[in-house]
Amino acid sequence: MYWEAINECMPRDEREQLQLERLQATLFRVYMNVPFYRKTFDTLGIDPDAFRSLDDLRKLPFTTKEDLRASYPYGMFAVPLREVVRIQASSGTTGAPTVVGYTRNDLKHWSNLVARILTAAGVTQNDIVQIAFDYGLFTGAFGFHYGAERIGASVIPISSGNTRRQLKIMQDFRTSALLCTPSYALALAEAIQESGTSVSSLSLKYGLFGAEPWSEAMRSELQDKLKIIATDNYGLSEVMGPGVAGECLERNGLHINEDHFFVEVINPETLEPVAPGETGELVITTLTREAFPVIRFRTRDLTRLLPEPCVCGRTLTRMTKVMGRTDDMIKLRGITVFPSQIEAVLCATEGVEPHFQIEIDRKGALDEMTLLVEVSDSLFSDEIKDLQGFMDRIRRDLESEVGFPVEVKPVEKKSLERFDGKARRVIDRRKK
Ligand code: DLL
Repeated sequence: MYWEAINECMPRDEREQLQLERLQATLFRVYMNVPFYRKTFDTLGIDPDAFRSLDDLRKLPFTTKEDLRASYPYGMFAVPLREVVRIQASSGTTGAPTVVGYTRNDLKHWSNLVARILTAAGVTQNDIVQIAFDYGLFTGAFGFHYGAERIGASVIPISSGNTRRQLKIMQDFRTSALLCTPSYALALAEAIQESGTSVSSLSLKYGLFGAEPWSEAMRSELQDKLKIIATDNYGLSEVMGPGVAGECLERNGLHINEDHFFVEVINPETLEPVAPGETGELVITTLTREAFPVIRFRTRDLTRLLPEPCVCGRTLTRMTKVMGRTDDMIKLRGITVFPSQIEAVLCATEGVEPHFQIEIDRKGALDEMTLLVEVSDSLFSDEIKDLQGFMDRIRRDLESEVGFPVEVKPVEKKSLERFDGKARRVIDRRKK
């Protein structure tokens, strides 16, 4: 099922023409209205009217998160504030947040694109959608909220947290689609189990998760535990929020809404485009945003494009699941590791739940990683020898996954933090 077959299944050459026209309009808009971009064009002697092909975009420099921060709060807006009808902001874990504005048209596009993604993931007007993303400046909840209303689903705007209430509502209101971060979905699954509720007594059918990296192993775990079809959703506030890309029911890559976002994948070191299909950093140019257009925005997210057509019939290019951000990579002894790799090993190990924390320390000249992992009560009370053997097995599996030895420390069930939004799993003590 499609939300807008005409745009989702458009022949690629037609879409490229549409992209070029929209790009030309966007470049003109930013030149006229955003001093940052006008200065860039003028310094490089580039005429915003002289873009004849999508490749010409490469003449322009990238826009970074630092550029956006430097213009806090409204410096990058391309319309006067009286035309802005909504303001959201990025979480701003490091430094000033990025403030993002939307015109009435931007909001119309946003709900339409989210409606596409919900439809691709199986959600219809017959569904009861529990939005357990945080309502607020974060784009997750409001983005999905209006998209779900647009398709006519029944929206429960419960927001994140208060897990017991989430479960009661899920049960009483017969929620069929759950929307939240994968880490919160895991916490909810754990709470369902602890409450003694049988998952089959719930009405859940779909889980639409996103806003943070999660592995395929975590998908299987969530699908099994919650008896749902789980799909991945990608987006970022700087570009719009959720609705940038999402999986169809094939669950084999996220379709990018290319008629609204032009994507490139670059090598983050050389800043050159990678060879087709290679992994690199995703760079996004918005094609229809009025209030907050961005040109060649460096997302820091690592992915790769899947150019082959998808059997679902959409011609929108897919990207693979985002493994992580270049700035979340753990670099240890010259090796790069993502928390999602550790998560995958733990999901594949019986007897542990993927609740974990990574601690990194510098001991002398060497960096060391310690993994705190929750083990079941029965293992803790078992013969210490059994626990030791079990830990050794995890240690071996981890070492073969990441390529260096990891100290593994068992901790009691429920002793690590649960997250109702994006998980924070790494404590790096080397930097201090
Ligand atoms: O997380 C928007 C969103 C909300 C997307 C709900 C999907 C669902 P920000 O808070 O600005 O916006 O964070 C954006 O989160 O650059 C990625 O690093 C990460 N991210 C988002 N979705 C995924 C995903 C929202 N599906 C940043 N997989 C992005 C991996 C993701 N990482």
